[in-house]
Amino acid sequence: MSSILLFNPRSAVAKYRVPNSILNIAASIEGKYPWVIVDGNREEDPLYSIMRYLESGSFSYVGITVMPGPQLKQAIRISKTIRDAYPGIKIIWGGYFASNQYKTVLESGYVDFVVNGPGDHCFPRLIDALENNQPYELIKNLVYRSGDQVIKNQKEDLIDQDELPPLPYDKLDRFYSMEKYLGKTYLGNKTLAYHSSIGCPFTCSFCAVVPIYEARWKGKSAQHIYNDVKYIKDKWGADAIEFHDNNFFVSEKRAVEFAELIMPEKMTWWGMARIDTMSKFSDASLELIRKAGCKIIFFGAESGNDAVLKQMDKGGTQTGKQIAAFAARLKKFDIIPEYSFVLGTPAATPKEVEAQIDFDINFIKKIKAINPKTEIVVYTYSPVPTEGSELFNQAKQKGFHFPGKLEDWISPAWENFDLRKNPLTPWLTPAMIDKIRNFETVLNGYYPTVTDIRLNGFKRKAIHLLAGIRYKINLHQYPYEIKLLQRVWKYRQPEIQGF
Ligand code: B12
Ligand code: SF4
Repeated sequence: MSSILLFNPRSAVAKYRVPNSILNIAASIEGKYPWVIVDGNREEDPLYSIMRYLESGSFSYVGITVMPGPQLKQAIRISKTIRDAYPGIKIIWGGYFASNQYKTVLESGYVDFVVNGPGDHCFPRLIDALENNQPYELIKNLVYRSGDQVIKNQKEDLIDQDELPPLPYDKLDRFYSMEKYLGKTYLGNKTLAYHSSIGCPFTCSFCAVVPIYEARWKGKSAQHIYNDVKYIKDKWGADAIEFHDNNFFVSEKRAVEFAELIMPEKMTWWGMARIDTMSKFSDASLELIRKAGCKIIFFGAESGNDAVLKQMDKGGTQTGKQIAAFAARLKKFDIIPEYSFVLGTPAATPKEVEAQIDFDINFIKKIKAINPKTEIVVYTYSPVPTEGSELFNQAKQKGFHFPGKLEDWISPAWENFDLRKNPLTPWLTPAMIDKIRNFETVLNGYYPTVTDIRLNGFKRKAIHLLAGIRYKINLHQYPYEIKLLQRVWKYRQPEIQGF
């Protein structure tokens, strides 16, 4: 029987996260096909390890998970090398980049199949078909080439998450020790990365989740999450959890049930949420969630400008007023709101684009004044291919387009796009990008993130004092002295290096 190699390209500077994407795929074939995992985050030279496996001659398939950015870079290089050395091995990509840019990926010539969205059924069905020489043309979520054409099969309904097979943590532990996957973070000494739901019920037009999940969401039950977490806690000593779901708090009932179950375990946890959804949570629920260990919650605030929020299609109910009021409300419960903002969306004229940026810079400062503990993450708008969304249409009308060839994605310019640092959107002038980045530098200087555990009290104070005058008098230009300190002290940005 053919073996399968699953590869998680390097994605993180800190190397500790459980590779959930690839582990879900391993679970889908566990007991059916022999598989091995190569985790780029845990290997000095993953290509060397991959080639050692492939040399054995028993592997017919390589599955790779691909996010934009550094993961993509390694995925391209390694896929090409495998294709050259072993042209008979089928290479299958999955994950957010592969799903959203499937056409470019398949046209590269060195990727045979793309799994668009969840692979839990699609991947084993594809392997079954290939192993038994059967047609794969009807397998849901599969994208493939037929001659010159790229064929995108129908989407599968979201799977009941409680029905999925358990993740093979014990087997992963034989490849890479589980204990090392539980890293030290702001939340705890042994932090588990856990993914408890897929998709999201909303349709924000800048978000990469939307084209894949189309406003659908399915979560594991609170009991199921608890059982998994408890297993890892008891076996490997996890004391904190990062929930990597796009939207952990969709259901108040599920969040409350989980809080009740996890409370006696005395673990600290973090998750992502929407402000309008959580604004509707009762005081009792918020109090319970905090008591049960939830210390910090990540919210897509995006903008304080109601017109921009509408343009982003935040679901229609989030407003600047609500964002500010909610930051104030969370103070009462001692939950730290981590607000992300997306600056630099298109507008009718350059003057308007600039005015929107200025508005949000002032708005962020207002939020900081209301609740200084609010953590701010600043992104620059990078389009995602949400066909039909107003925002993506505007972006295209203004001359934005994605690279035509897969290799172009790993040019330095597009790498910065991936990291949402320089979006290559024609309506943003270099001066506007500088304005956003300089403000971010001063803000991060004046309020260093609490999630950077390497920054001690002295460094925090020093950088805070240094940035203070600039922050107070709105002098954000040329903040070289702050940048220098951030570089020397290796200031860590949660949005790139982990939350
Ligand atoms: C954890 C995480 C990270 C971690 C790294 C994770 C790791 N494994 O080491 C860190 C923090 C480093 C990170 C960084 C970045 N990330 Co990230 N990350 C995530 C997050 C929150 C969870 C990923 C995950 O584990 N999912 C759990 C698994 C089970 O779900 P899944 O990946 O969708 O997998 C399923 C399917 O996609 C498919 N599948 C996936 N892989 C494969 C492979 C094969 C072979 C097959 C068949 C199927 C398959 O099957 C799986 C099971 O159904 C996602 C959002 C999310 N909730 O998924 C964002 C996300 C993937 N990241 C994103 C981005 C943009 C980044 C960055 C590039 C930029 C940034 N500023 O955030 C940086 C890159 C920096 C870097 N150094 O690489 C975006 C991608 C958007 C896009 N345009 O495609 C996402 C979607 C967040 C978002 N909503 O914007 N990220
Ligand atoms: S709420 Fe968050 S995850 Fe959901 S569509 Fe909007 S940005 Fe994406």
